[in-house]
Amino acid sequence: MLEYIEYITRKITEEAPANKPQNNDSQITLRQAVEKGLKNDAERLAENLLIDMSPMDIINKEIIPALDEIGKKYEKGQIYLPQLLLSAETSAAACEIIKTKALSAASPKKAKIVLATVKGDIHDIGKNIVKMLLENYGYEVLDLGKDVPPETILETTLRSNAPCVGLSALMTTTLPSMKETVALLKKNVPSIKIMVGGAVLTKEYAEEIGADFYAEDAMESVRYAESNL
Ligand code: B12
Repeated sequence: MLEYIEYITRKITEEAPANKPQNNDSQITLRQAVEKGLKNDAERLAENLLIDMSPMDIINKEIIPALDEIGKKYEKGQIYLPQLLLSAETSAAACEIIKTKALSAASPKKAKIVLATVKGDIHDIGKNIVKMLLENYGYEVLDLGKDVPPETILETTLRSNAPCVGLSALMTTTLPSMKETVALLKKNVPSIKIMVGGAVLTKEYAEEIGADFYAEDAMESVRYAESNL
C-alpha cells in the first residue's frame, strides 16, 4: 500500500496541470484551491494572504479546514485517493510558500528536538508544520521523516543527545506504533521528554502511553519547548 501511494503521488505530481494556468476566478479562496487541488492558485493565494494574515492563521483557518473537509469526503466515498493526494500536495506547496516567505528558520541556538511520524504512517503535513514553527523559534530539529521505525528514533536520540522527541500519528492503526516508540525511548533514555500530536490522538491516550505532553496544534509544541527545554 505504501508503495502504491508513493507511485500515485509521483504520477499526480508529474501529470497534474500544476504549471498550467488554472483558475482565473479571483474569488477563489485558498481553502477552495486546496480542496480542489489547484497548486498554482494555492501558492499565489498563500502569498497574497501573507500581506495581512499571520502564517499560523493561514494554516489554521484556510489549509487545515480544507484538509478536514476533503478527509470527510474521502471517508464518505465522495472522493478517492488520487484527489486526496492532490489536495495534500497542494497544501504542502502552500505551506512551502508560507515557510519561505514568512517563516525563515532562525539559526539554531536552542535545544535539539528529534521529530518523526511513527512507523506505518506516511502522514507528514502536520509534523512538517511543527518543524517549521520549532525552527522558526530557534530549535534544531532533526527530522527523520515519516514511517520511521522506533529503533531509528532511539538511535538518533542517543547519537544526538537530544533532550526531546516529537512524534506524530494520524491513524488509529498507527497509535500502537507510537506507544511502542514511547516505551522504547523511555526504557533507554529515562530523562527524555516526549511530545506527541496528530489528529487521532487524545490527551488521555498520550498520558496512557507515557508521553510527557500532548499538543493539539503546532504552536503548543513551541510553548512546551519554551517552558520545558
Ligand atoms: C492529507 C491526508 C492524506 C495524505 C497524506 C499526505 C502527507 N504527506 O501527509 C495521503 C493522501 C497520502 C493519505 C493517505 C492515507 N490516508 Co489520509 N488523510 C489525510 C487527511 C485528509 C488530512 C491529514 C492532515 O494532513 N491534516 C492537516 C494537519 C496539519 O493536521 P495534523 O496532522 O493533525 O497536525 C496538526 C496537529 O495534530 C499537531 N500535530 C501533528 N503531529 C504532531 C506532532 C507533534 C510532535 C506535535 C507536538 C504536534 C503535532 O500539529 C499540527 C498542526 O497544527 C486526513 C483527514 C483529517 N482531517 O485528518 C486523512 C486521514 C488521516 N487518512 C486516513 C487514511 C485511512 C489514509 C490511508 C490509509 C488511505 C488509504 N486507503 O490508503 C492512507 C494512509 C497510508 C499510511 N500508511 O499512512 C484516515 C485515517 C482514519 C483513522 N482514524 O485511522 C483519515 C482520518 C481520513 C478519513 N477520515 O478516513 N492521507
